[in-house]
Amino acid sequence: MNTSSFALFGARPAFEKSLPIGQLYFPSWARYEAAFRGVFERQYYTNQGPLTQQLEEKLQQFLGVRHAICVTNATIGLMMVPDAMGLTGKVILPAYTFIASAQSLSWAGLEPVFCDIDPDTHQIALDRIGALIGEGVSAIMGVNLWGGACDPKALADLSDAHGVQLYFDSAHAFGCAVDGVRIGNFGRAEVFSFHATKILSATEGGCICTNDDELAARLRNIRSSYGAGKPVNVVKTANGRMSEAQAAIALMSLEDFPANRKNNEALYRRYEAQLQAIPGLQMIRPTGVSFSNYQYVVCGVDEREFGLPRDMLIAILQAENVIARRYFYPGLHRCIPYAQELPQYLDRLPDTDSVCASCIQLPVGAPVSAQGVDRICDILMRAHQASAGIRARYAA
Ligand code: T4K
Repeated sequence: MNTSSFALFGARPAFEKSLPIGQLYFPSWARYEAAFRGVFERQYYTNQGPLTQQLEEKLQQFLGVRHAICVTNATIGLMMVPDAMGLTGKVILPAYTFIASAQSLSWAGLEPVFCDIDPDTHQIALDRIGALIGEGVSAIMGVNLWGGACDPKALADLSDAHGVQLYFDSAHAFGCAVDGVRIGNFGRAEVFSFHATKILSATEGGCICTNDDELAARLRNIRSSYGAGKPVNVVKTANGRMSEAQAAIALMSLEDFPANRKNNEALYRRYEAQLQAIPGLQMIRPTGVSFSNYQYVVCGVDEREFGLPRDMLIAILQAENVIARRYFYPGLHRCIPYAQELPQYLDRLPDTDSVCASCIQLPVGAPVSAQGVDRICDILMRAHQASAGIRARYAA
């Protein structure tokens, strides 16, 4: 097959404007203006203002959780939780996640213990955790990836059996449910991200959820004295406050969640129907949930069957202005500082390494139309069909 139809080799890109990874759902300018008019009229811009309070109440109702504690972003939420839970020593987490999951432990003075993942679901490998629970481990941090879940009930059984605490990085899982129970209700605490690339967006933002009143009181005090409610003794305090501007956007985004989630699902199904016809591309379905936000479209690329290595496929797509990415790369055990400080994990996480080397994330969310999905799938099919020629031209 001819390779000259690809932008990488000089053809016009399939898309004029870049199609990024990321949800990027934003309200209309009119709604945005109305919400911001209120903020400016009140002249109250941050420090647990009325919109932040309203957002916390609405999140509690939506998630069915006792406490939703809004914060500036998920990273700071993850940094606050270990102190509030009184964690010490080491915390087990998967090596296949965003760097913030591990960095939050470093900020809290804790050592990460990296666990391998299940290559089919990309979630933490439950059967490898037991062997890692040893001297000094005080908790497991589950990470709910890709709009799926890492089996929070099995993790609860495991942590109970070993007498360690459990909490979750649920940055990817807003609105998802496990057996009808919304994520946000598992473990001692769960942290959501409201970054612009997430389905619930405050541009930057996040929230910590817990059903534990004491823990919530500590978290509210750590966040800052504003919105602390009952003052309790905490060793460290931070500034994790969400501004009124962030809360205004998040409130609109929460209102739009059902429609945005429905749009994601339609795009996901359209990808699914077409990708199954392309050899060597394996969609990672959001497993372990009864309800997904379909926030990500993630595929494994089998180089032998597809005909091209993952990174060559990314180069093809990016030249077409489809900003496909290799998430996450490399695994946390290969990132600074962990590769140097904890070299014992370098040869112990084969499934993480193989997923990092073969996984690709495709655009979904507001920037993508149904026709856009069709064109992306067409590029993928053509890339497979022309793989021998592409490899030869790429090498030349
Ligand atoms: N835990 C997990 C498992 C996470 O995935 C994350 C964050 C966290 C914890 C921490 O949550 P936060 O502290 O961020 O609330 C992005 C996001 O910044 C980050 O929120 C996200 N996960 C991570 C997986 O991805 P980058 O550096 O890869 O994003 P960036 O800027 O390259 O954006 C992705 C694409 O979207 C690009 O093609 C550009 C496009 N984009 C992005 C933004 C922000 C736009 O077109 N417009 C925009 O406004 O980290």
